Amino acid sequence: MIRCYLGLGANLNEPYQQLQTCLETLKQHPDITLTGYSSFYRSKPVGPQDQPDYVNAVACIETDLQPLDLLDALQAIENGQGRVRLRRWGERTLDIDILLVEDQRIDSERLTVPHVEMTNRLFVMLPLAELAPALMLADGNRVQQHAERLADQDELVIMGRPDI
Ligand code: ROI
Repeated sequence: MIRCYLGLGANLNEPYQQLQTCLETLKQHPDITLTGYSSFYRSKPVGPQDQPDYVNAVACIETDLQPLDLLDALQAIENGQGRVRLRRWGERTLDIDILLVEDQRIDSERLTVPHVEMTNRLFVMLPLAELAPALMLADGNRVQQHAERLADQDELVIMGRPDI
């Protein structure tokens, strides 16, 4: 089994519920084992500011799926929850990003892992630090170090952590 971390985000159509439903779907998925998930956070949009705040969280899963098959499975979940994406860097219903696949590097047309922007985004690093603070990333820094470095640039508000 391969361990993967997923970034979850939404800012349209009941975003908190979108993330909760996503985690329930991951938990029930025949090819995926949900092994952990962070608190839900409210975050200011990165990108155009004339859009609602986001709800963000990170999930940890284990799977035997190949990365591109996992991507298909996750896109099916996004589409099943009525995927809407209005513009680049803009508002969207559920977005599921593959952040890490063990310590693999993947560079294909559809998928780049580690996710290129993850270490620049507090809305990824702070929830990830809840699950894996000591995890060493490819740049030689731990998740917790990134979260601390980014913490003064941005503000995230904990919303809670639903039971799944
Ligand atoms: N901003 C925040 N705060 N959270 C996100 O999940 C998010 N996702 C995006 C962009 C548009 C970059 N901004 C975001 O894709």
